[in-house]
Amino acid sequence: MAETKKEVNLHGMWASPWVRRVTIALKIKGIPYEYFEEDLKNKSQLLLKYNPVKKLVPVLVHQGRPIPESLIILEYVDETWTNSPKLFPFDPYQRAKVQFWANIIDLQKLRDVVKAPNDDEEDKIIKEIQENMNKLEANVKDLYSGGTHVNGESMEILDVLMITLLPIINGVEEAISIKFIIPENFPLAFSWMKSSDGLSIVQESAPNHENLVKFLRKLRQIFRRV
Ligand SMILES: N[C@@H](CCC(=O)N[C@@H](CS)C(=O)NCC(=O)O)C(=O)O
Repeated sequence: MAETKKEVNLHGMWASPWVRRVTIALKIKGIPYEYFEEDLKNKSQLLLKYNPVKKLVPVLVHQGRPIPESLIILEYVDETWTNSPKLFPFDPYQRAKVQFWANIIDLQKLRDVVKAPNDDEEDKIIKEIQENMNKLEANVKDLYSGGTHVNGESMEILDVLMITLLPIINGVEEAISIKFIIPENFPLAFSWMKSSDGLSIVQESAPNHENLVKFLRKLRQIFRRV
């Protein structure tokens, strides 16, 4: 994989919701970038050079300088490209609140369900996900900026995070054949996750569901040795 002279490069992987957070944010901000698809079983020398500590995607490279970790990238992008729609609130208190919830909207446990070595572990992680969703559900009214989604430009950071949750929830549920996020149990959070479905920014960046399920099933087989 060759380094390019593009101002902004993104190292990603098609199925990754963490990467999708970044691609949606770059589109909202109107930032042109070059995309590098990584084979995570055989990571490129560039990825290892840019993210030697965690060796994960996404990594954004701006003018040759690497920035790892999706939430850090989102903040960096918002602070660097200021003449475009703002993703994080200006007000420090609102910003702190958003950052707190950004960490609660956690993708890690969704991946952990797929990798759970046995049913007991799987059940435990599913319960934790549901508890997290309950907390989110109880706070949606306070957090959702509400109904401003005329176009992608009006999306804010928590919208981006919520949007990227749904395809991965659907993919994981199908891959493990358990429906654990029942829309009726989380009606507000669920409609928030679906609120921007019609936007081209959202549609174009969505992973193909069948491919995602296949990918997650394979991952599960590796960890279950079935
Ligand atoms: N906390 C990281 C998580 C990123 C992450 O887990 N990336 C996965 C892609 S789905 C990865 O690179 N996995 C490769 C590996 O585990 O070796 C973020 O927010 O960017």
